[in-house]
Amino acid sequence: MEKLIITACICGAEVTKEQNPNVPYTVEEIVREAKSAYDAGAAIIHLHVREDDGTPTQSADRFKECIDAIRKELPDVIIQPSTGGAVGMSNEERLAPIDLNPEMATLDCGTCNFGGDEIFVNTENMIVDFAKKMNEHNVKPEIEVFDKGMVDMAIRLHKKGFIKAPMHFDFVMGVNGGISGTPRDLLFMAESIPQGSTWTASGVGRAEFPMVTMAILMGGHARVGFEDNIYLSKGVMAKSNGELVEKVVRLAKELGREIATPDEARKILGLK
Ligand code: KMH
Ligand code: ZN
Repeated sequence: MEKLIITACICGAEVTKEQNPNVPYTVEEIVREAKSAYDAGAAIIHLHVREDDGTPTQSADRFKECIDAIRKELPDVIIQPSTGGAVGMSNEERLAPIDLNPEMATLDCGTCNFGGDEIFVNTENMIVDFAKKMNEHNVKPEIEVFDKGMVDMAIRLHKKGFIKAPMHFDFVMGVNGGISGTPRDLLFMAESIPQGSTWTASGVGRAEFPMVTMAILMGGHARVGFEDNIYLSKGVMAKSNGELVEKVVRLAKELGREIATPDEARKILGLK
């Protein structure tokens, strides 16, 4: 089996220090969390950024500041900015980090409920516009899918030429409004993507480690981090993103899967 690519979603846009004081807001905190995840074995940092007070932002300047600071410490890590941002942001805001020409970025492939009255909007035309801009900047999309219909949308847009193969999917399982984080549903998602695609599993909250374990066994890749889950185990708050990554590494070792370095991840994902 291919080596396991671990992505650390270190910050997110919704989780707060009130929920876990180790959630990073400042540039220094973001670097600290990126480093803890990398040192533990993460090859990719899925990056959201915040103002110092925790407000989510998609400002290109703030992204640049954080990316430059991470790069200084971790020259080879893959940095994957979010174009999902936070619920309610404009398309222009969300696309701002693409102007920095990152190696990868997320491409959210459908609209879904996001808990309470929140709706995470990604219409077909928006997805096409986002994909076009990523193509212009040579950015490999990580196709974020929160439900099976979003896989079908990505395949449709691939057939129309907007998303290039080989496609890389991130199955985000267990969002309140998306597909649930169960083994049956993960199997369904993994069996629904075209041959030659790669995929990562992310589970929200208590679904995190069950989904990651399934991915390790099935030949997928793994995403963990404060964006998805703040607990190391039931009732035990994670002290860092690194602790969550260390747990994935332990599971992978027990199950016989080696961990990919950033350069090995680049080869697996077809990055330049
Ligand atoms: N914060 C969510 C509304 C992504 O990064 O592309 C969207 C999100 C997905 O986190
Ligand atoms: Zn995200």
